[in-house]
Amino acid sequence: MDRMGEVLEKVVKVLASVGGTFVGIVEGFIKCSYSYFKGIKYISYNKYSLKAKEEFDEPAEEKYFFYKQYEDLKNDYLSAAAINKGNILVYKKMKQENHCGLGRLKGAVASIYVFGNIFNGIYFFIHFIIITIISSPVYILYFIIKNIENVRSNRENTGTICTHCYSKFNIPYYLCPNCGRIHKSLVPGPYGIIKRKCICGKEIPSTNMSGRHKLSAVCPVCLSKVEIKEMPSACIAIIGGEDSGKTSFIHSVIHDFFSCISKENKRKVEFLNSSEEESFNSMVQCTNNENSNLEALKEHKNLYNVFMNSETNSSKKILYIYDNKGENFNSISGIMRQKYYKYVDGVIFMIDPLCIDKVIECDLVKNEAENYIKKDINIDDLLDRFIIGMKKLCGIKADEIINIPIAVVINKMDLINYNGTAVDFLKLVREEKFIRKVQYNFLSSEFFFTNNLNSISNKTNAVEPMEWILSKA
Ligand SMILES: Nc1nc2c(ncn2[C@@H]2O[C@H](COP(=O)(O)OP(=O)(O)OP(=O)(O)O)[C@@H](O)[C@H]2O)c(=O)[nH]1
Ligand SMILES: [Mg+2]
Ligand SMILES: [Zn+2]
Ligand SMILES: [Zn+2]
Repeated sequence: MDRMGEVLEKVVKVLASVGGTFVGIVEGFIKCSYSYFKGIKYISYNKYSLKAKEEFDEPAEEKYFFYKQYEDLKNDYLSAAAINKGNILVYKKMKQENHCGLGRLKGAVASIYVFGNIFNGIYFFIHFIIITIISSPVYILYFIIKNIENVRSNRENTGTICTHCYSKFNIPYYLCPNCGRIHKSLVPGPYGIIKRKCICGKEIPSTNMSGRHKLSAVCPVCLSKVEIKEMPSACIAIIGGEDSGKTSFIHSVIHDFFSCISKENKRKVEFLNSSEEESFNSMVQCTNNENSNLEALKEHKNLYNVFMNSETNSSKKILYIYDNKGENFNSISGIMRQKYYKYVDGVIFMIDPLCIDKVIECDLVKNEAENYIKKDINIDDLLDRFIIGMKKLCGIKADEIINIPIAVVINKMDLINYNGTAVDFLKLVREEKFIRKVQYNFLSSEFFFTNNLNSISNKTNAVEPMEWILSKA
């Protein structure tokens, strides 16, 4: 009888265990079938994607379908897996506290493990397909707009130059016209492709095409206001010793651009605004007036800029001319302080012929020039210093060329008795080495004469070297 009882007990136990396992399997199946949807609860709270925060962190509302949807996908999957693990722990705890049998535990664990992974895999896949279908048009638009913007900016060589610290950059920091918040990277991206919404609620354009450049902007380096943004430009630096005529040259070029060239209708030029025009005109008047203090004017400005249309097409460019006091060329460190040499499109090297010993020795100087102060400047040494400084600044090896054109301008020819070309003149005064150095170290070179730059109204030939360099730059 006892044996019967024992057998019966065993059978009941086995049946209970099988039943428990079955119950566990069913329970596990049901639980893990919706853990992916429970996972959604844990991801929908944060409004920003980590990637956008890390890359941009802009004061703008982020669009869901750019980065955030895939971060949510990943987080949902991880949350669902964590919920399944939590359910297994619950069963283990129940077993410890004798609220469930071993069969139920084993059934539930196996079921959650197997079906949990299958369910999560399937839901993940469906979720992935849905968000990818929805976001594809966004990425296609992003790709098209970004490429159009890139091609345009490369073709037109657009850039932004800070007239305070002379830094050059593609896109400045733009300000929201409503709240003044700084958008450091106002480009197509997670905040919007063509426009974005600032956190103050104002919609602002995020491409050049949609009018970004009309917003106020500041320099990313010194935070000064920048007036002209993302425009094609030509940047020309004037090099030369003290009193070689750099500032006079710039005044003459700008003056001639406005008077003769624009009348011949080859190239249209414009001042940036009326106050720039007034200040230039008063400067020219002072230059023509013998009694005025030119020294004070020289301090006044180091960067000149005018709009110009090219001769061949009508697109507007901005011409930047960088002046610098001659004393800054006395040392390599003085040259390397002028960071804009890193991006200039060409340089003009001014020579005062009165500094060349042979000019004096060969009696080439006119009598009336005898009162002129002759600075003790060696043009060979100055050129060496400039080449070394420029190569160091731009990271160019000593035996490599500087990839921009150079126009060498021999100035003050109104004081010299000479009829011939500029190159022949340099050869006559034994400066062949100078010519060779110029030719070896720069992408292209040309030699010019200018004269009478001290009085703006005369024919000076100043436009010729400028036009040459603009055609090469
Ligand atoms: N005769 C004559 N004098 C000139 C000519 N060009 C410049 N000068 C005079 O040379 C002097 C120096 O001219 P600037 O234009 O101030 O020379 P700079 O190279 O700018 O001088 P720093 O800025 O001090 O390095 C001025 O007195 C000018 O009037 C020229 O073509 N002929
Ligand atoms: Mg000067
Ligand atoms: Zn705003
Ligand atoms: Zn700046």
